[in-house]
Amino acid sequence: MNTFVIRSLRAGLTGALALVIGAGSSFAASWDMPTPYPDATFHTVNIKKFAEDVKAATNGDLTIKVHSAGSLFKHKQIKKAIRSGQVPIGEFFMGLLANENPVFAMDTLPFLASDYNEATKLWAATKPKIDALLEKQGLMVLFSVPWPPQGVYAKKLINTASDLKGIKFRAYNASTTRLAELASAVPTQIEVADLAQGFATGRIEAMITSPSTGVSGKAWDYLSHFHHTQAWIPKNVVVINKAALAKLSPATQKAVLAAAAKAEKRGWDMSKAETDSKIAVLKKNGVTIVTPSTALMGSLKKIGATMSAEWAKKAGDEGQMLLKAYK
Ligand code: PCA
Repeated sequence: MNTFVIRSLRAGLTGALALVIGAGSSFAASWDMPTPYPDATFHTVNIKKFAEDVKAATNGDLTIKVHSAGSLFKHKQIKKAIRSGQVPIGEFFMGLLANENPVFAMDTLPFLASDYNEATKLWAATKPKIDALLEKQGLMVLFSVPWPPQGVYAKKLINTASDLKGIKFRAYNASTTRLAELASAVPTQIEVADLAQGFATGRIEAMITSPSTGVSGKAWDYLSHFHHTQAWIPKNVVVINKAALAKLSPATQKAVLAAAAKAEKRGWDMSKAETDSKIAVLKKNGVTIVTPSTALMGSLKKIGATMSAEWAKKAGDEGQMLLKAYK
């Protein structure tokens, strides 16, 4: 058999090894896939299953190696790395692209879409625009999976948003930074992988995130209360470089797209199941689970209304069309 092995190192990227084995007409490729969140996070579990599915469906012609927790590229670098072709595929938090276009901020606006039904509708309403924007950059969303609804973690009972005044508040994007400012808290942006250190060193004292991230960050070591405010349902996206996809055989491309569709469905189901199961873990570890007071919800909704108005101003007519498509 006429078998040969070509190893090519991608420029400037240590450890990203594209291994191509050609045997007659069959080719095997190995892709590196950076992701921002820890291994135990359900998003990462889902992505690893996606990689297994691709490998099985292509009989090993395409292997995807997942580099979790920002180990290959820092979260903020992942999208750029995919776009420049340093890696063919990766995952990131969609709201990080808010500075590119307001559509990317919609799923982090408080109380715009705060249950899974609304989140599904918002994804359907915004996807054409998101696809078009990424297409222009040679990118494509393979699948998107939401985080469970976001709740407030603190070292005390929070009765109203003004109880957060002066508190060092962990933010993960522009919207959470703005929310903290409007609550007169002091925002600091910190990645999930650095949460424990942030709390241990006193850089942060409270946060708004999912039960999933509270558990992966062992919230009980630093925080006493989780307020189940269900404020919004933000999403991660798995994005592929279209040129890299096009280099695969038609059968392999088909397998990738089929595994992606399966991963999106599985991911949404996992997300839905996480809310209760991870709240139970928080509770078991001594975190008080709080049904938010009317005052807390009222004050957060007021902040949400301000943020929505600011968003609408920035998003203009196109924003109104997106809202209309959603509603
Ligand atoms: N976890 C991620 C994003 C939203 C969430 O639930 C984080 O806290 O950064």
